Parts: sequence; C-alpha cells; structure tokens
Amino acid sequence: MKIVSTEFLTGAVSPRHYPAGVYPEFAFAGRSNVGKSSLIKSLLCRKKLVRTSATPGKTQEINFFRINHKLIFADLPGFGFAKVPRQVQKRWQHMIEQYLKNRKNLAAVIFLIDIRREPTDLDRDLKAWLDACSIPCIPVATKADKLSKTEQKKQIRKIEAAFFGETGEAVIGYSSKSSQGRKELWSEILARAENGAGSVASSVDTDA
Ligand SMILES: Nc1nc2c(ncn2[C@@H]2O[C@H](COP(=O)(O)OP(=O)(O)OP(=O)(O)O)[C@@H](O)[C@H]2O)c(=O)[nH]1
Ligand SMILES: [Mg+2]
Repeated sequence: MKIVSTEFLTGAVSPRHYPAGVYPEFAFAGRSNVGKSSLIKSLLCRKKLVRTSATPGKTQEINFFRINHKLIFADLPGFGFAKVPRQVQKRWQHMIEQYLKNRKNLAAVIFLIDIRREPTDLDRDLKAWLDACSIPCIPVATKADKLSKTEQKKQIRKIEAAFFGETGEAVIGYSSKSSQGRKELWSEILARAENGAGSVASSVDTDA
C-alpha cells in the first residue's frame, strides 16, 4: 500500500474555515523556521504541496492536508518570530490556541524543536500548554543533518531531559534533507491514529 493521495484541503484562520474533522488529525507545532512545513513535505514525499522558506513566518494560516482519505495533517504557523509585529504574533497565538483547544479529531501534536538550539521559554510554554490540555505529543528534533551522530545523541538527551524528564518520552531525530527518522515518525503517527480510529495503519505505506 502506498500514499496514494495527498491533497491540500484549505488554509484557515478561524474554526469556521476548518475542514470537516472526520479523520484522525496531526498538527505540526513549533517555533518559526524550525522546519514544520519541510517535515510535512518530507513525510509525504511531496515537494510542491507545502510551501517552505528560509525566511521565518512563512506559514500564516493553518494549512490542512488530507492523506489517503484517512488522515489529516495541520501545518500551524510558527511562533516566536521577533520580526513579526506584536499584534500579528498575538493573532497567530490565538489562532493556534483556539485550534488546539477545539479540534476534536486531533490525535496528537508533533512538537518540533531545532536539534541545535537550547529549548526556549516559548517551547516550554507550548509543552506546558499541551500537557494542561491533555493533548498527546510526539516530540521531534529537526535539522538533525546539521550535527554529527554523536552530537545528535547529546542534543536529543538534552531535549528529553528538558521536556520529558519524568515521562521518559523518546525524541525522534529528523532530517527533512536526508529523511532520517521518517520511518520512526510514521510508525508513531500511525500507532496514534490507530488508537483513535479503525484501520488507518494498513492504508498508508510509510515506504512510499
Ligand atoms: N538542513 C536542514 N534544513 C532544514 C530542515 N528542515 C527545514 N530546513 C530549512 O529550514 C528553513 C525553514 O523551514 P520551514 O519548513 O519553512 O519552517 P517552518 O517551521 O514551516 O517555518 P514557519 O512556517 O515560518 O513557521 C528552510 O530554509 C528549510 O529548508 C532539515 O531537516 N535540515
Ligand atoms: Mg511553515
């Protein structure tokens, strides 16, 4: 079985524009420029479907993608980009919080942290917020290709200690350039989707 269809559904700034929440949904959240849109592209092996940019602040709406008529990915705007005016930052934050609080079919949030950076207060706030709302989270350390394997391990341990000290959650090292971590992340996503909804796993081929 393969990823037979990936469709851009819509870009939304408020709940009334969200697509119908009929499939398990995974939202990609993290700071501006951390690699959310690139990660979706890499997972779906679709270069043109998702817009990415070296300039932070590229994704300004919640972009929804449907995969095999079985799953939805939601690409969230990033937070913490200093050059965006405060008013706009606030609007984005509100958009993200409103989405996370209200989206009933949300199966988990893919929580992205740049493997090279120290976790910031904003990262901590997001994690605390997800915990407070009991939203399951799949942690991913992005841009792994920028570090050697030894450095990757060290940084991942640091991130695990900062966010998951007690729960012992494993952080997946990922590279959208080399696809490192792709199989591991897909299997995590499918396991969570399966928990919530029928036979999703059998209908998506993660080797595609
Ligand atoms: N080397 C490397 N660069 C990456 C990787 N992932 C993303 N990038 C680069 O990081 C920059 C930002 O990537 P995006 O995917 O647009 O980041 P984003 O989190 O969606 O950013 P916003 O939409 O602004 O919040 C781009 O220049 C990407 O090419 C990766 O795994 N490795
Ligand atoms: Mg983006």
